[in-house]
Amino acid sequence: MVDLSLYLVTDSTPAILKGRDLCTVVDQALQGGVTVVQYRDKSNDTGVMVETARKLHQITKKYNVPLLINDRVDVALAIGAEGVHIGQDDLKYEEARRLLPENAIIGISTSTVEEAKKAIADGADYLGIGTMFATPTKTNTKSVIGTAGTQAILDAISDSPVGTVSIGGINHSNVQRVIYQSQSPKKALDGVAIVSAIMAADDPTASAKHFAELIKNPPRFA
Ligand code: TZP
Ligand code: MG
Repeated sequence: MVDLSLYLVTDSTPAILKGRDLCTVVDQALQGGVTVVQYRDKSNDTGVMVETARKLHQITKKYNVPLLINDRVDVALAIGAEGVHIGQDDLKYEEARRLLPENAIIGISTSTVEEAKKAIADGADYLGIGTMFATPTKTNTKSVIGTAGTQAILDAISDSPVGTVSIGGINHSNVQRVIYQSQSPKKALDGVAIVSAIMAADDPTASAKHFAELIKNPPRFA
């Protein structure tokens, strides 16, 4: 199974990249210990997406880290990415599964117990759970569920071995609290998904390294 512990979601907008090259920033983040990369590009320019995804794949392969494509099963297929991440309004799980190779990784965004249970019944490899905290990176989020909402989902799906990552507003100051307070007696998060705290950092390597250390060391507060 994929190591979901430090899950980087890319963002190509000027506010995040600040003139830097996307592939360079992702390479720097990988040097710091990112364990999985999701290429997320809401421009929806298929040509640009295929070209960029192909470049990103060359980089992630160097680190033996899976590359997942947000929303676009066609782009994942075109470049042979390891999988996709789909939301509630994207292609349905069974359609994505039918199109992709048998061993492809499919993650699904969930924000309620019902969505999480459905995604597991469908066969998702992992769940993106959120939005944890409100974030300027994605303002059209359906719901902010916090650690309490995340814990309720983990509790309801604790019988399943499905992977879980939290997303939304996670930074160095809150990551240990997110992991600690979200856990239920039988199931904890497998990782955290981060956009701006790594992608927009002046030093993405240092930021990722810092996250990796915080995740490794058990939180020391209740
Ligand atoms: N889905 C829910 S919140 C979010 C996505 C893609 C963005 C998270 O970005 P950040 O910068 O880590 O808060
Ligand atoms: Mg989507």
